[in-house]
Amino acid sequence: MAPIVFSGIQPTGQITLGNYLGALKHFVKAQHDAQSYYCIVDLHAITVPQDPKELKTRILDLAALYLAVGLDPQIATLFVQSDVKEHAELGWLLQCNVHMGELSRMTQYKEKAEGKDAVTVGLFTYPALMAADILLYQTNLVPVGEDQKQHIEITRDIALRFNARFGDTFTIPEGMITKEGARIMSLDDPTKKMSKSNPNPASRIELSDTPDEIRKKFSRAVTDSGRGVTFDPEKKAAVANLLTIYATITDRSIESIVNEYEGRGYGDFKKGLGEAVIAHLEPIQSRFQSLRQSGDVVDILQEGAHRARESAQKTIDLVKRNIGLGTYY
Ligand code: AQP
Repeated sequence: MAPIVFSGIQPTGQITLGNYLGALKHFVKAQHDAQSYYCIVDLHAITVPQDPKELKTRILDLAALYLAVGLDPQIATLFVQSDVKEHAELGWLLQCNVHMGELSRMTQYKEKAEGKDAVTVGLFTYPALMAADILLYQTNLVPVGEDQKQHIEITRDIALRFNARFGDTFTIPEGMITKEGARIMSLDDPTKKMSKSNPNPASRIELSDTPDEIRKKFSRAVTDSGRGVTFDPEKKAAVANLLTIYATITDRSIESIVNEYEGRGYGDFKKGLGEAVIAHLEPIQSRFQSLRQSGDVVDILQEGAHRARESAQKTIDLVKRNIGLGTYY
């Protein structure tokens, strides 16, 4: 039987090249050999403050982008998390099966809470909701970037513990972290991952950036001392990151790009990289524009939510029965 695949992206900003190369690009590849669920995780987005109007727009933008990069809604189920209420329901049930200590160790929570006077309880319990997202579909595989490894591990721990206590309920999922593009770093600081909520827009390439913005951002991207284009993640982390982007977006090997730029300076290399990214994004951007103007996106999302709900309800009924809750199942 085809494996069940689930993954999600938060509508928290403009989607970056990091999100694309670490996640979206793999979603498109995985859709043909799997029963796949791809979600816009808006309930996760509100763990930090969001402007309601902007949030709504970003949800539709993200849906159009999923489609523009090649997700086929006839094959994959594309939907918005809050349209399927079983996510919140299972999120609560799992919160009652996860420990404070486990949640306090999550690095994403520590990073997002750092320096803030007040953080929401939702930011703290986020991993239980993420576990619910995955377990609701009896997922086998979760394509994600490397930063999500810890969340996959806690999901597996929660599922194993739940099964041991209440009987066989959840499939134990596995992370699917592809080597290439799993961790794209910021253009202004190669020690930090590229992120859509980084306050410095020059730190990332957004999928909606114009060709001029892309050229400018790459030309200003930090490089390392020395001149040659060589791949050395330890000593030349910034150039290694740019090479990784170049190789992943063009589906070429790093070695062939290093050979192409042998004896040439960083300026030439960054120009070539910029043009490769522009050429790759151009058709995606034009499909995005026509999808956004077509008005089809909402229909696709509602159909997706309907399909997702059918599967989610079965799991919720099983979970409630096994815990001994309620009367309807
Ligand atoms: N820099 C990255 N390199 C590779 N993969 C990445 N992902 C994110 N950044 C990189 C992957 O994108 C998917 C969706 O991520 P998300 O929206 O759920 O949140 P995130 O991981 O926290 O991504 P951001 O861009 O950093 O969002 P904000 O700034 O809102 O927190 C995931 O599979 C992730 O691994």
